[in-house]
Amino acid sequence: MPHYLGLDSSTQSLSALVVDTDLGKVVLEETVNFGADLPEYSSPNGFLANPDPKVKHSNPLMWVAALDALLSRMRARGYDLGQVSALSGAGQQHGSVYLRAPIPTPSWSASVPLADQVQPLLSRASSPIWMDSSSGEECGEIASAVGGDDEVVRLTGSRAIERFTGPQIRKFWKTEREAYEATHEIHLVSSFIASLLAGRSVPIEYGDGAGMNLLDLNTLEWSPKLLRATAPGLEGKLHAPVPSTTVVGSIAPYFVEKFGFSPNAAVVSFTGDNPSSLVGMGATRPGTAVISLGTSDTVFAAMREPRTDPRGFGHVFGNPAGGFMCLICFANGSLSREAVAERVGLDWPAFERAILEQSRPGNGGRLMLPYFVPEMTPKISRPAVRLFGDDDFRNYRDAAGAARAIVEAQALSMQRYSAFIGETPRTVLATGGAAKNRGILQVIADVFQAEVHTLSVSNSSALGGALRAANAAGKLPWEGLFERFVPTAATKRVLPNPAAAHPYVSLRERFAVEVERLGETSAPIA
Ligand code: XUL
Repeated sequence: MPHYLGLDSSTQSLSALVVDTDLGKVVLEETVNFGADLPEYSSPNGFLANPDPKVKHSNPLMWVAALDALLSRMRARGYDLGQVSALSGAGQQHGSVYLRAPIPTPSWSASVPLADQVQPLLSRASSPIWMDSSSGEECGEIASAVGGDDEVVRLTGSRAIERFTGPQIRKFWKTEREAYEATHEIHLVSSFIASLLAGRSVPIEYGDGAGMNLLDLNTLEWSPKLLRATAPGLEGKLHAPVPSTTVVGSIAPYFVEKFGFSPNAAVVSFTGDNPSSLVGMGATRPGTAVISLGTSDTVFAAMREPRTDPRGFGHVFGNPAGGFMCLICFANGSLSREAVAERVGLDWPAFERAILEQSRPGNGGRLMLPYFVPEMTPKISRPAVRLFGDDDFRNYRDAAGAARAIVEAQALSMQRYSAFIGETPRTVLATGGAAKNRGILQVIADVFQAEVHTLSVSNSSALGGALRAANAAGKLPWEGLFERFVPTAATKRVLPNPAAAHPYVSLRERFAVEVERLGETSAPIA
């Protein structure tokens, strides 16, 4: 009967998922969409309008209001929150919240909306989120203050990146000095939501903390060098980071009184949405890579040891089940696949057939460089689409060749830029909208020479939160949790074609040559 609650505070919504670990079942899922359900925050897509397209901020009070709304909905559906033994969750990574005082418990009244009570605590009205790319100057300043990009990578696992929290904090210090001075503590979205639930300010944990350009991966402490390079007095505004399995307290009286939680319900550290998904997909051990096919594509995987990417494109975060994980983002995901499909007039079923039935692995040596929008991995600052092959192919008259070429280029790119972790995945878990397309899955299987599985988990990040709560507070071992909650659907396995390995040897080399020619290695930093 023990119930564990997982939350996921993402860009556009706050979701909840409850598991019953005895029954081995997800017993409830609920969500609040910021745009549709909280229109008063004027954030149809989860962030505020801004005349500068590089600036993407959200109102943190919207996240607080969403918590009240979500828990009310769960109650309204007849769910007894008193059954929850422990809870944990995740937040969109890198986003930050600035408080002028620590979070207090006793003063919160259950009869006043939580957002109204949190409002006076904010020293900054809005929170920069991961979509913000306005801190390029600060990235350069931080990197040069510590001795260059390589040193930032060595210490933190990533180059100084615009969306990462450190450069955002530096920008805040530079542009709003007084508000920075008035800030008592800085949170990530994850530690902020956990602090609300625990009714006290709780520390950032390693998994999400590694996405700040501040955590020294070698010591798992804030790096004094990077703190100094980021903003004066920053060390006093961050609690010492903690392991992901830390029970940070019991649920605050506000939630007990208002929503009927048990006062003994434990709150486990929240982490970033990607580390949480690693858990929710049962991919916490090396050898399995997750490929998420969305607007942008993402590859992430557990690592045996904390290797950093010598090219500086990949990121290293903490693995909530212990050790580290890598994450590599590709801006050219579904938009590029769509651009090609549209250009050659294929709908998705026809696109799938074009790959599976009308073209062959390696595409007869035809190759596409797929940068329809500026790319971050590798760093390509202007759109650059190049087609190498016969005349028909270069002029998009070969529809099947073009469909295969975009997907092969993306898969080769994923393989090339995740190779730094030194792990050849035996299994790839595919997720996201395009994971429905068997043609795309077959190309991934053939390029990686790995089995590709799709999972039925739709909210892997919230599920990861529930499983982390069960593991850390309920002391339930990972293996049993994965067996019950993350089964792989055998019917949906895509096996690699061994004969496909050979044609990719030369295509891989050609891809490397052409992408380097485009300027991969000489690219300026973020
Ligand atoms: C990862 C990243 C995004 C956000 C999305 O570095 O920026 O995946 O975590 O919520």
